[in-house]
Amino acid sequence: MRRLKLFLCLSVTLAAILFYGYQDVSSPARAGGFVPSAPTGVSASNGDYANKVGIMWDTMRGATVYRVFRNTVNNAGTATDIGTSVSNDFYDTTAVPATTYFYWVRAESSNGNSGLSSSVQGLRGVLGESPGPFTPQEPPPAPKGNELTAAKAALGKTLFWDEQLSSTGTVACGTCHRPEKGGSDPRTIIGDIRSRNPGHDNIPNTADDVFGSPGVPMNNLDGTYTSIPFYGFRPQVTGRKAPSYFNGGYSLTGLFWDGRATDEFRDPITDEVVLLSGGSY
Ligand SMILES: [Ca+2]
Repeated sequence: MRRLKLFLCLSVTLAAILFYGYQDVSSPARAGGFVPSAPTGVSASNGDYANKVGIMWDTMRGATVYRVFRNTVNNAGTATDIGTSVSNDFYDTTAVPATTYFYWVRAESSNGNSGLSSSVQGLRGVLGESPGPFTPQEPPPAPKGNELTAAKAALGKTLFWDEQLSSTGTVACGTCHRPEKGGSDPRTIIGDIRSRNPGHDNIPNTADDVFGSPGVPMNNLDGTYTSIPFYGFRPQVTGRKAPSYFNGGYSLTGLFWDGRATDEFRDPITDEVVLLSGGSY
């Protein structure tokens, strides 16, 4: 189950740097079908790349592919279709260096297409004039056998916030991994009883105590809770703080602080090997 949660969390992490929008070009909707909304949260890189412009947006429910349009002026009516992406990002490698462009994104599906997002400005930088000491990362690679699709990205984003994935139905991936706090857990506070784990001696308030992420109260298969020493009915605290999920998508193997998420991914129900490699990202 932990592997499944990690897998789902990281699906979101891959998809997770999120972004806005509005309309213009659209196709007629098929009667009765769900048509995705115009992409929101659209942003574009501003000179960060010397060889391209990166455009990113929110994952939109129902989208199977996204189409990106570009223009040198802020006029969607004369914008050019420059390509598609199944993930919520696109890299415009045909942009001319030191030139500012306007970009729009459209979500498409078999039921019809959304209108265009609102426009954003993007700039391709000039080689040797990158603003920072490090070149921005390319998107994380998708595991062989589990290629990224728009539907998977939308599912991953949804499951990241689904508390039904926990044994008590009260904790989601995002409960500990808070995007507004850099993907880590702001509830872990040194000295706070709500984040105190008694450590190896199992005695609270001694030198080996650890301050980690709260989990769930001791609970039973029938849904009832059990009072236990120190915690009572309060959430038990793990012996570690939830780390940031940023960069997690780039780890080839050995995720989790003890590296227990290995390269191989097994079906949590059948134990069948689903992915031979890349299973931890
Ligand atoms: Ca202790």
